[in-house]
Amino acid sequence: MSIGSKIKRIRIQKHISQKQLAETLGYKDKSMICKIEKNVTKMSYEKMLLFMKKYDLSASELFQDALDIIETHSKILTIQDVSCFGQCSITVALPILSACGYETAILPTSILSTHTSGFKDFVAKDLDEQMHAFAAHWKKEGLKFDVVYTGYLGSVSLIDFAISAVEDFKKENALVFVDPALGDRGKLYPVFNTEYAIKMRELLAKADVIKPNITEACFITETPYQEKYDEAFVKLLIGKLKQFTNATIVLTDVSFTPGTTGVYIYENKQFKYYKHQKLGDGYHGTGDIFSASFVAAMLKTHSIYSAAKMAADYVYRCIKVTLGDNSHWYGVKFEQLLNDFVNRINNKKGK
Ligand code: PXL
Repeated sequence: MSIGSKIKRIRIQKHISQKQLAETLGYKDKSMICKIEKNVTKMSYEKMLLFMKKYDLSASELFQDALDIIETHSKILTIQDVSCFGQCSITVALPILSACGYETAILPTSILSTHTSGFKDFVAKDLDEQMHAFAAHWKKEGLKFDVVYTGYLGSVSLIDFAISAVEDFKKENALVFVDPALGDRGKLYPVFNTEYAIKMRELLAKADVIKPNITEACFITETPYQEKYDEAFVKLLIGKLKQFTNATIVLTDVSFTPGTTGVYIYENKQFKYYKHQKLGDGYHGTGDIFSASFVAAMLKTHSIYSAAKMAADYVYRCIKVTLGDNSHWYGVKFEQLLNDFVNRINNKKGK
């Protein structure tokens, strides 16, 4: 992960002295970098990791019990479509990231009257040409971002655009997050074909973290989709994805038993699974809500597992408040729980 060298101001618990801090961080004397003023010091993430290792703390324990990040200003660029109605892509990413305190810029690759899953006769305008002109302007302005996060793009040519935008607009240590957003429940979204899924491999190669669901992992790796599968199948998919990317893999919608689902993570050669109750039969836009809330939580907790857990729990609660309202079939009522999600990530409280 490459957000490592960013310096953050952090609050130190009173019982940690400057001397202890300097020793933990490997300084021979009380270095200036360990100067504590009003319980606040400055430290890079790399040093925080050292600190966690020394005291054998997980990131969430560290942030909850010992340190509290007090400056989290990050600039995020998200590249995905604008579905004008339907609670997905930019219309969920922007409010979630802004509410969590992140300055968020957008490159809207296409604009649609609604999303494409369930609405008939939707109207779509591809903004490929405009995006190249916007990017040319941004390059002149020298704009750069701490995070570049891509979602639903719309065409093979727009994947090429996203690849060049990642290169052009990421800061040196930026986090690149790719949600391939091309299908669900065993099917590609209406406008996509296998060429799009295969092209997506090139964008995955640029990422630090990728978030396919099982359907997307199957199409990208040209593996026949299975309704029922076991852990060996999930590991096979991860193995195949690894041929195209060195990114950490956050695989969503991984369900081994009928009443449960979860997130399967491959990070640093290790597998982790976060399982929770499965509600409903699949809701539109939940993958996009997961991605935006995962990115937001990731920047606060610096832990893939706790960010995945927080994002999955948020999606679960959004589905819970939407279940039973048949008129709301096109998305979930994420707005009602957004404030609660922000409080949870700020307090680093899991479920
Ligand atoms: O939620 C993914 C998504 C995003 N954007 C558009 C979509 C979909 C899923 O159907 O159609 C336009």
